[in-house]
Amino acid sequence: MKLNEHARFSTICIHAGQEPDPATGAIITPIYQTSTYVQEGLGQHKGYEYGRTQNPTRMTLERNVAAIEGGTAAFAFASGMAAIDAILTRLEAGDHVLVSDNTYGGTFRLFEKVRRKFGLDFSYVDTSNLDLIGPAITPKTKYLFIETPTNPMLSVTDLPAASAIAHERGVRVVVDNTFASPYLQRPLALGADLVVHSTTKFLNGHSDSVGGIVILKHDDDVEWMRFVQNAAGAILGPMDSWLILRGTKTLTVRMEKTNENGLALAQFLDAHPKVKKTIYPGLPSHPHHALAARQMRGFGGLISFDLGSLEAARTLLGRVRLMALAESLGGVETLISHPAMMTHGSVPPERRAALGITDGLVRVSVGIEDIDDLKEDLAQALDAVKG
Ligand code: P1T
Repeated sequence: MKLNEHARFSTICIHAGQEPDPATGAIITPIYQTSTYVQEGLGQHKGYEYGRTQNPTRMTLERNVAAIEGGTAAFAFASGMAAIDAILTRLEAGDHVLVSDNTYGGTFRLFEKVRRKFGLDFSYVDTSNLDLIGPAITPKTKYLFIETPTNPMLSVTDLPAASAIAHERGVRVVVDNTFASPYLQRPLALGADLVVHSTTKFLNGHSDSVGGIVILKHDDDVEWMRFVQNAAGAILGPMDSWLILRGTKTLTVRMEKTNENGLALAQFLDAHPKVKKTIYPGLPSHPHHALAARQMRGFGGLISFDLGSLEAARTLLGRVRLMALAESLGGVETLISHPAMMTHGSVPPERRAALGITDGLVRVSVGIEDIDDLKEDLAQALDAVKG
């Protein structure tokens, strides 16, 4: 069970950070469902004092994901949003964050409706257009916050190039790697300084836990995040930590199948006469196809497609049988959603229109079911859509 320093990705996913349980030899890290630890004497303990500060299940997950992303350390939080918010606590009133214009709606909502009133400033550019990044950096900019691929337009940002622009101006690069997963893309190796995940998605992979994690490269960030995880206290619980640890063991095989199904379903949609436009980085028609092929190991499981009207989208979403109409993504089961009314409902309509999040846009998170069953389901639902 000892990992050597050149262990490969799937081996790291299964083993990194994990030792047999010291008390019993259990191969799987137990769920340490405890709020506190008995101390042998005043000031004498085994390194565990209180459940918010230390928990062996959570700390095992943190070591595991730090190794998977190639970071110095990781810290797990109660949700993806809590993880993103923890990153913002490093900043001070007056600081500025430059953000990819098409982030998850909840990220936009946190920035605009919660953190702006504490004096942080945010502005948004299409970070896939490198020319727009430099001019948008101000002397107050502390972070370049990139989502790639974006939710739900699947726009891809060149991470090495964007990071070089930011670093030249002393700005740290944060990447929300939720849509890609570390199997497809490892931002720290591509120049980023901080990585964040909603573990709710591909890392856990089974739609049965909500969580978030931050992976860091620099020691000063590690020190702050360790402090703030305890001081602000939005920690991930032991049960969720255990579920995600189980999830990362199968990340490689799930992502291989996700890539395969994603490409096949995107090609099916692209060729279908009722579909006006299919957006998937694996299609040669995608504007960032070549970049995605270079930067990512496969194109993932998210596909967006436009049916031209709300009525057509409503018909399709009412007709699918195997695919579940639901928010979220990255589970083994295929989910289908309507970004304008669901995940991006908190984004103002004129902003949605500018980003291309039309009322006819549908998003699929492709699971690992048999591809023919998925195609059949979409085919019968598309039959009901008026041409
Ligand atoms: O839901 P939570 O675990 O808090 O994660 C938030 C989040 C952060 N970043 C990205 C890129 C996300 O997609 C999300 C959550 N997204 C959805 C729930 C969704 O259906 O798109």
